[in-house]
Amino acid sequence: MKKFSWSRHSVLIIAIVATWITTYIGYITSFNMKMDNKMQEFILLLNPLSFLLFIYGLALFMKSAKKRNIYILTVSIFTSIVMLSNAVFYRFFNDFITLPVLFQTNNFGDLSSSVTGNMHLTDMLFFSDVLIILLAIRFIPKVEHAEYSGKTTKKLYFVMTAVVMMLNLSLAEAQRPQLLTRSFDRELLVKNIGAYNYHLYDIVLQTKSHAQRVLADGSELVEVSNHINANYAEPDPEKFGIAKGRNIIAVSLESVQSFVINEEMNGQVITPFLNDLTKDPDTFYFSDFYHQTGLGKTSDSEFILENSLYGVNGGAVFFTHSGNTYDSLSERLGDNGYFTNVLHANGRSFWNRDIMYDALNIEKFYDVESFEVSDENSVNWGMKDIPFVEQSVAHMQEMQQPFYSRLITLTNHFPFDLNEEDKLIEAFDSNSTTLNQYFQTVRYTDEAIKVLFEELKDKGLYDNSIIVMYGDHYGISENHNKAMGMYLDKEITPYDNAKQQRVPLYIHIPGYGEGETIDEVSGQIDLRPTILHLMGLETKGDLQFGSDIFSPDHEPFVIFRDGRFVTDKNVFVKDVCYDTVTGEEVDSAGCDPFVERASTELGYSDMTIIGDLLRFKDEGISKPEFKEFEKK
Ligand code: GP9
Ligand code: MN
Repeated sequence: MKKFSWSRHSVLIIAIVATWITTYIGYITSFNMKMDNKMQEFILLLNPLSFLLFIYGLALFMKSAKKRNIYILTVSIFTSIVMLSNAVFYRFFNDFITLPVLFQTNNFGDLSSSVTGNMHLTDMLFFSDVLIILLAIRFIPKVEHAEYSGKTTKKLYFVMTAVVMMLNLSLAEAQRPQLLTRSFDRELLVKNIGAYNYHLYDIVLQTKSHAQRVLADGSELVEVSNHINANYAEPDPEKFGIAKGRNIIAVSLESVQSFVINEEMNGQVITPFLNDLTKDPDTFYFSDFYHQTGLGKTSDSEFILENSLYGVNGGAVFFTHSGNTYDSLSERLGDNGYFTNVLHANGRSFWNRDIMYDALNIEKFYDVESFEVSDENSVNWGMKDIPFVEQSVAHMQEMQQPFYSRLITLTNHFPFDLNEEDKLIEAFDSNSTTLNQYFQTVRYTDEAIKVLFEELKDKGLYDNSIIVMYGDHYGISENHNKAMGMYLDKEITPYDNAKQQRVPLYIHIPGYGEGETIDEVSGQIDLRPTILHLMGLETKGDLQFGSDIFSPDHEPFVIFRDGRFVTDKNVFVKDVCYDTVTGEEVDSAGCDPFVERASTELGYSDMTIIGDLLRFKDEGISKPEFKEFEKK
């Protein structure tokens, strides 16, 4: 057995340490990553190591000193180029590189001009590891061994690499559960698993969806279209076009669930403004409306609203399929003269919005840079909802009309922290701080919506707009069943958990006067056709899975991303059928006909996204492919 010898491996060790330090210094000097705590700082320091150990470690398999040195040098040049490219890219886009950006043709112009303009002389420092390695190779005597390293050395080395990797991943997972399945944000990924591992992850993610896309052909589009056309619901002529030409203001109510609407907590009204609105003659309030999001949370709700497609299973579609062709609500409205935009006081790259919004043809994203954010007007995840809606309305005043603006609120986000002065009601008193504080942050968001309405009236935008507001997803998960049971004074069953996925939907049309509460079972998937029909725009033939809620043919049937579903008579959870009125388990007969339909529908939606089928429908670039298929 050959013993590990430091001197024999000194070039390798110097290389690892040099690139590790260069990378870390690069992190600190070139990227503006916010560190939340000491552990986060430690993870940042640790995170280049596992990749570097692995990639440089492959040198252990090379016997000739020359080959080894060339390999080590190549790796160091390669890692330096990766870091340098990210640094230059970051100066311009404030984001890390992701493959789809490199392949988006409209980015090329920006990229090439920004590369030259954004290079600094100090960028040479990214190559300091290369220099150190060159010196090491030059001055350290070469080890020409028949066998450079023994089996045991290699084994121990790669076990150590795996241990470092595991340590890194488990620390990252503790900081951010589900980091890799949900993706969240490139900055979070780089902070937690490191720039190099992030690029590997990105390559795997993008290659996977690319490969699946290649296998798809237009024949699947015909199958899916047939299914959709068979389920098309004609709009109600009384409602079609009633909001034609008006601005559309869509508000995503962060984590607001229906159980707070028209209810009290310890004698305190939770949502006074939203309660009044349910009775307002200009408002349609939907009391049995469901979110249908999966792991992509807010981003899934945006995706469903824009496309009337379901998100993907096991990930955030905003990350996995941002390179697809879509026929979004924004695109349709844009084609009809609307200025389409999103207002959200968070970083551009969160949920990959910057990239996905391009794919959705959203004209402008007013991200955190478009808002005046200070410590005073921030709490929890960022800017508070009240200043956010005030500044959003100020932006709307500057917009060309008609516009379609989507506002994404943020204060009512887990962990539901609030400043003392914004606590308008007392907290709840259960065993869950999360639920206890939730009521207070919902109360604050309700106040923000009141301010939004006042501002719109004040600035003269109200009368010529319609306001659509919906809860994006649940705020209180099943982990808080016990506390929720204390609030509702009952034991929470799987049936209750399904019904808890109800989120409020408001469609407010100033001056309309014939609003009402609608208790039809419906979901986020129905928003796109419903809104387009109100604007007097047809959707027949569109590849969408929802239908106009106002249509007499709208079916009370909502499918959740995880396969649960709700109809007007039943709720189906994990092979058990419940009666929707009593909540009791019942014979499966009521659910049976819908079980198969639910999985077919989710399957068709997945097929559409995975195969990027809308590209076959799209005029222009993809048209030849479609023609090709038609000839077959
Ligand atoms: C982040 C915000 C919250 O920008 O939309 O996302 P969530 O965690 O609710 O999905
Ligand atoms: Mn959300």
